[in-house]
Amino acid sequence: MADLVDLATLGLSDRIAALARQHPGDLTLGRVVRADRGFAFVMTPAGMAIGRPATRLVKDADDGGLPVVGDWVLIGGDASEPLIEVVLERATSIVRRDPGRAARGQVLAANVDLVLITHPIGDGPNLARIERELALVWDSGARPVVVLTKADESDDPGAAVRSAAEVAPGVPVHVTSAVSGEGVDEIRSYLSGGATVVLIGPSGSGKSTLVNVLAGEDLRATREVRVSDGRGRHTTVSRELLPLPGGGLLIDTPGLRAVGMWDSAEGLDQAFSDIAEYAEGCRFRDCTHTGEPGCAVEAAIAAGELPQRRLDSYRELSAEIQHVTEQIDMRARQDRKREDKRLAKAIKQYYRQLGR
Ligand SMILES: Nc1nc2c(ncn2[C@@H]2O[C@H](COP(=O)(O)OP(=O)(O)OP(=O)(O)O)[C@@H](O)[C@H]2O)c(=O)[nH]1
Ligand SMILES: [Mg+2]
Ligand SMILES: [Zn+2]
Repeated sequence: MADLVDLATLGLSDRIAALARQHPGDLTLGRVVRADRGFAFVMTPAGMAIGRPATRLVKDADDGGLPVVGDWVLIGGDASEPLIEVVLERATSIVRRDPGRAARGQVLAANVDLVLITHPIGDGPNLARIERELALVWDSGARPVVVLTKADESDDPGAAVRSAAEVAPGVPVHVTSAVSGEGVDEIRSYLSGGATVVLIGPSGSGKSTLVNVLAGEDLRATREVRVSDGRGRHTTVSRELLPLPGGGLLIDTPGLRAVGMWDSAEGLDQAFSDIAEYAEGCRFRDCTHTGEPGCAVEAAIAAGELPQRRLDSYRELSAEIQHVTEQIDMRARQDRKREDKRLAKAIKQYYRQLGR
């Protein structure tokens, strides 16, 4: 890694620079290229620093306070033991429900401009999964793009594009092949202007392969033995930010096994803008599209304009989001109660001491 790094090549924006200036000048600005729970690799103008997060950040770990890949952070402490003091406010953050813990979110990546939702064409892309990922991405503030990979293995990539486009209104759908190079230049164009682009999608969909093709060198290990059912071991195990020689930054991620919805109702509505548009024609403003008279959504389904599965997916994801939002509220109430109790105790103690 080069010793001196220009922060612009790491994707520094005016907004982040302005945020950084609000903090003491003796802290060093850098970008997290890789994070684990206990420490993070941070690229700074002086080179790579491996820092521990300050106690204050660890305390907020459950609320996404720890640095994640893509974060802009301010580092203090001495050179031998860098301490991450501040995680600057995220412009965008992709959050899914933490699969290991109830009512907790997991930030997959921060300050991302664009997300490549990467799926193998296979026997047709997994539409339900793409719908989930689209909802999370729309909610994050980043822009989604669907990338259907392994076109060389498909007889009819066009059909795959059409079915993916049906679940991705307003979202570009691309087809790529790492073997023939098809579609790679289109994907490369998204990196122009120093954009930060993350790849998400199931394991084996060819994320790391695409990273290598775009980088023009083997930065990432890819699965060596071809697994015909597309399942099996995950090759990539860490999320990592990679500045590309030609400009722009890619974040490669391990394939996700599960994409649980988070508090992402707004993202869901954006991901299902087709249903929202039809719903504007429903006679009742609060139409639930379940047999009400004058329902434009059901009329569109009957006319074959809107697939029934779209409405089914929307309902399912909506219910999941409602459930997780209730869990989040409940946890917030419990946390508040605990904090109130702690405060009451402290006050009591204080007066007891005064009385003595
Ligand atoms: N035929 C063909 N094979 C591909 C293509 N892209 C990737 N592969 C193969 O698919 C397998 C999986 O690719 P990876 O890039 O490791 O997949 P990944 O999405 O990074 O997987 P994880 O790191 O486990 O999440 C490898 O054997 C690749 O060689 C493609 O466009 N065409
Ligand atoms: Mg990989
Ligand atoms: Zn309706």
